[in-house]
Amino acid sequence: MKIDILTLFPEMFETFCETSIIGRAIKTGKVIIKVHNIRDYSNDPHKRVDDYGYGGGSGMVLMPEPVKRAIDSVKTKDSKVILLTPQGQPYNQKKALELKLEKHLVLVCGHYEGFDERIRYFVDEEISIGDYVLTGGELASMVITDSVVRLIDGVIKTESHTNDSFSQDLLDYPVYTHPLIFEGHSVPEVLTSGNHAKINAWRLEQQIKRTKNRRPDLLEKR
Ligand code: 6GU
Repeated sequence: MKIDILTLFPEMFETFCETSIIGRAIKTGKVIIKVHNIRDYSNDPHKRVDDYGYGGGSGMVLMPEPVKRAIDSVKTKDSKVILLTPQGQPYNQKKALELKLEKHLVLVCGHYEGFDERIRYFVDEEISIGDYVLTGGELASMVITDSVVRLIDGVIKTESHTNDSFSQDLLDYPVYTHPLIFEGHSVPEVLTSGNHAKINAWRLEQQIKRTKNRRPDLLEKR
């Protein structure tokens, strides 16, 4: 898979692309991630990318030309172009699993004070990562990239995501490591029993109990 990210703040992606699982996925060729500065697509002599909004009041607005040119420079017939905006469709694990099937994602990061409405004509869909407002789409594009890349074959062990929270509309079961007793709290006995049928039954029971307590809305969906 290839992911092109269009942003005014490419430096925000440096550590993200070098670290941990995403860093390794890039190094091992499981994904190609390229970050492009929308400013490089400005035809203005001062490389301006925003201007005052018509009608006043809305602050600086990202202009459509540099964004359209940036999209055109990376887009192919296989591309899915996604605009990150709090006005988009809510993001979830189901959407991550859908995006994982794409060959090429183009993630367009919105701008804190708004973008020209006509940018919307040049994207395939709009996504929001939740009901709160961020200063720009950069963190949202990292959230989407991270959640999609970890699903690509060979990036992490498959059993780590077949059991993911949400993948069956259930939260994860609790996990434990050494020591056996920590500050008076013991590892549940079943986990040290060696009986895998019993362990699996206990885990499912924990998932249901936990989901009931913390996210009853997920159980209703099920
Ligand atoms: Cl995608 N962008 C911004 N600016 N804020 C958000 C968001 C996106 N999703 C939730 N809040």
